[in-house]
Amino acid sequence: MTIALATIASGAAAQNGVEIRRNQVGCYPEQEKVIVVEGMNPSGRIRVKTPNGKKLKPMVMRKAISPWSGKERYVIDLGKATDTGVYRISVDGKECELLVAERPYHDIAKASLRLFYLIRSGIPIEQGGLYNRPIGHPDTEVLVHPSAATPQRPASTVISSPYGWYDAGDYNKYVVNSSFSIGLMFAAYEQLTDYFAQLKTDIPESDNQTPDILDEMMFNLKWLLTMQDPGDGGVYHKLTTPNFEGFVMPTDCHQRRYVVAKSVTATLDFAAVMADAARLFQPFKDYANFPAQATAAAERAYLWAKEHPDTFYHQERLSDPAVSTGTYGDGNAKDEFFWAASALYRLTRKPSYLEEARQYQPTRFTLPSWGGVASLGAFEWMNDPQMTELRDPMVKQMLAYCEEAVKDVESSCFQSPYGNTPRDFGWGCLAEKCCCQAFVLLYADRLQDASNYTLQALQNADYLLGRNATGYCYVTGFGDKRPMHPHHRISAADEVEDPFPGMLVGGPNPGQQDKASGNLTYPSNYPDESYLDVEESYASNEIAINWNASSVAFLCWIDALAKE
Ligand code: 9MR
Ligand code: 9MR
Repeated sequence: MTIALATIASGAAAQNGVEIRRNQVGCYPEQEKVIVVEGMNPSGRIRVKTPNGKKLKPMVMRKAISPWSGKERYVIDLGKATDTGVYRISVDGKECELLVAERPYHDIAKASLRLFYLIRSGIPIEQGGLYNRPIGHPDTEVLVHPSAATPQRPASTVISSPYGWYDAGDYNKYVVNSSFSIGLMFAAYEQLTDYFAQLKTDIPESDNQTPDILDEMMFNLKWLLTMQDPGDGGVYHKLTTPNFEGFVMPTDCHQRRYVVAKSVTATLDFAAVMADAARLFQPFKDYANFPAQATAAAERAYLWAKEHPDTFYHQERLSDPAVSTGTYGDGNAKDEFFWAASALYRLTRKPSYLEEARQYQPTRFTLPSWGGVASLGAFEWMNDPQMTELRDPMVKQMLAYCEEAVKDVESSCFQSPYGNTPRDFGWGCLAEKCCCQAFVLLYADRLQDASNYTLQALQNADYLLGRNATGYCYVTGFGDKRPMHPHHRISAADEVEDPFPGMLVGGPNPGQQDKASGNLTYPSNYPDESYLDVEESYASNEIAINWNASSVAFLCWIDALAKE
């Protein structure tokens, strides 16, 4: 409900200066135009001018008090801002702009996908403009770590394992996270096939007949295939240096790289994503031999996993050398079994996979994350009209999740489903909670007529792009208050001032795990303000492929709305 400006309770103490929080990228004409103002003098004036210089009548919807900081904020509806162009907003003398456009999310959506090109390893980057660089990490001579040794491939065997994307701020390549990232983008691709058929990201493969998003996935799939041990079908958990490299360019990295222990989770994620890839690449002649190869790889991997259901990754057991890089550790493979069995059933229709998918089916919906992939399995059922066996329960679980997710928007901190409980903040939260939640809402809107879920997903975009407690637009290269110092080695070590564009940072994380290894002073301990735009802050300001996968899935979807 909206109340007239004049009726705001007077007497709220003026705080230190006015802060206007708004989406800094832009909105659709038909999207809600809500801003949130902090430190507003209740008797102050809010003025909004349309692109034609007319005045709008903003309405204060309500006061929102932060459950953590106690800060008082006003949630303000700008009114009928449906003309395209720049709106000028002023509150108590503080000014800002809001862009309304027919295609506000196109550039950021495209940059989010193109980022994967910029972080390719093992090739020179020659279409990166300012960010061109010579080849680094060829990975044509990688050692088999003792933890991964077999009679056919004893320790120190040299194998070739080139290409793939760097995982994150660091230079290693991790099967769990790579497979998850592709899987999530595949799920988006299946919903937005026509959109992606058109989306060009200016990559070396842009001139072929395959959509750029699939070419980009192929760059990582090629690497993933090399991570399967040809001897037994199991998949190495990761390709890594023993310790993280310094903040240097790829060409200055000289540590040896190893493939380490196989794990059941990596092997199942690999099986699932290969099964999906085998199906999705079928129509494209550029990769004619790939579907058969991927199908065989997926089925072999799945068999290995069934024979090694308890082979989890235990980094602490590795020696000669010991390894201290990212773990992607996970002691529960039920969700990975579910995703892999579902994907393989979809590909092959073999009854054994159906049986196993049934056996491992989840009892409630959880958002996709690298360690929780049940939803990727659920999407397999929702996406294929022929797959009726588990479809209904999967849809029902997801809709129940969505109903819960949106129920407090009207009393929320920033007029969004995301950002209202401490659980919404933590390592990688902007991806795993904010973007993934929005993606799922968009997905649900397709399944259920007459829901408001698309509008609510757009509110998460407002949050992500500036209508939040810190006022950051959390994607590099966009917005007027943007991360400039992400925990990203190339962006830190290259000579270019701006970091790579299109990177979603991890976001506010009250865990502040990086304080232990650095001299970091967070500006705040409140969950939604615990963010630091400094290079050392890997717990709040790193970037990662799984996180960008979620921003691709979300931002491309809302960009695609422009065409519908
Ligand atoms: O750079 C590393 C980053 O990619 C990881 O997410 C993070 C947590 O594993 O670790 C970072 O590396 C830091 C290490 O853990 C501690 N010493 C400082 C390293 C670089 O800041
Ligand atoms: O995304 C991962 C997060 O969920 C974990 O809490 C964190 C600590 O284990 O690790 C994150 O993943 C990092 C990985 O281990 C190494 N590369 C950088 C990743 C992003 O920080």
